[in-house]
Amino acid sequence: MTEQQGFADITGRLETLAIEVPSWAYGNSGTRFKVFGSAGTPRTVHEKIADAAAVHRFTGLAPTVALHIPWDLVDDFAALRVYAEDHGVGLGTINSNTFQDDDFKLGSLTNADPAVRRKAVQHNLDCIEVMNATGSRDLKIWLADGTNYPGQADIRARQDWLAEGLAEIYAQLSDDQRLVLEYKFFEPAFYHTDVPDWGTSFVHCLALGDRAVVCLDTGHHAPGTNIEFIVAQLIRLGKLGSFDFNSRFYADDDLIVGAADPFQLFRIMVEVIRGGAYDGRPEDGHSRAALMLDQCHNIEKKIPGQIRSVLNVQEMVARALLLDTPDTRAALAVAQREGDVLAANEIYMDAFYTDVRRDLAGFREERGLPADPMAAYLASGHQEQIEADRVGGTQAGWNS
Ligand code: AOS
Ligand code: ZN
Ligand code: ZN
Repeated sequence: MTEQQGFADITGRLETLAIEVPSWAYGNSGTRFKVFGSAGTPRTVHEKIADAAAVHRFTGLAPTVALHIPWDLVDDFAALRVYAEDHGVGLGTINSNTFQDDDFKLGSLTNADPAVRRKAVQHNLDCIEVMNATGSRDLKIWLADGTNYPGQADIRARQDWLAEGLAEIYAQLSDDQRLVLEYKFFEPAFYHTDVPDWGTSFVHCLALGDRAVVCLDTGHHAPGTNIEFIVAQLIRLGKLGSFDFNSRFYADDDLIVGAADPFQLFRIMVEVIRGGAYDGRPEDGHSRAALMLDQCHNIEKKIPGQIRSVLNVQEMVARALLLDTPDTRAALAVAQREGDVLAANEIYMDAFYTDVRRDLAGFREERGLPADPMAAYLASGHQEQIEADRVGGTQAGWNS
């Protein structure tokens, strides 16, 4: 099979690729040492949505934007939804935030104080109200809960409180909404974290019910972790709800997805496709995993940073789909069955090494999109325009 025929085989599936972008990627974020200001940074939630809409306009890949509460709090979320739709995007996942309030210093849903736990539950219930207005399907919960010192807290009791709080939140969801529980092995707590790994997220989701699923943030694992194995396992168990894509070199670096290790992104997408979580075949019990970005652009410009990110995902999805064309799948199955280690690995690597960039440029042009969205954005004058328009405001986001 030639590369050209291979690409022609995957265009239908490639068209269904949709990546959700995070509102916070457009605001100024930072390191532990400094948040750098940047020209053209959104001053309002509306401007963040307009920036997300620009990413979609140039790539056709990012039809929805995730919001973070309270960073993106507005009086009228139904109106915000209309505003987003007028700009050509939808409002997606609602991320709750129980990590920036002094009351949550020693934990939120796992705090020893019932009044603090109540406050944390209530915040998530408020987020469900937001979802009802925005039409969002997913409530994403990431907890900063944990401890720094052995003996500091009753880590077992905290699991029970967590289960109780999550159950109360889950009970408020409508039938078409989901609770998505994210895990992270450390940070901000350094001794123990209350949802440190996929297994802990999984057991809580299992106890809650079908509409509770796991969020896998690619940056939330120890070095050397085989993330694609976790992906395969969660899909097998029907519990892979979504991804927070980003790249890491050391810890939770939140760098551009596909920048540090494109091969890892390829391997992950191979398992997503293999497990049916890319296409989603409800009749076979497969639902689509939501593909989201969770990134911070600390030194690069935000909109081109996001454009580069969604293009990186598209490129690795295309290469992973090449491995899933009928002939290639059959050849790989034969090699695996026959124990032909080197042939199987060669087939796998052939797909990874296939340069799809020219094919993707043609694919975009056929769909009325710029062949090179990065170049088209930079030539469009859009960046200069927002930098001129947004002078003198206070940026929205982490500090709002
Ligand atoms: C934190 O490390 C997590 O990745 C969360 O998804 C978090 O809500 C997001 O990074 C925004 O702060
Ligand atoms: Zn995340
Ligand atoms: Zn993170």
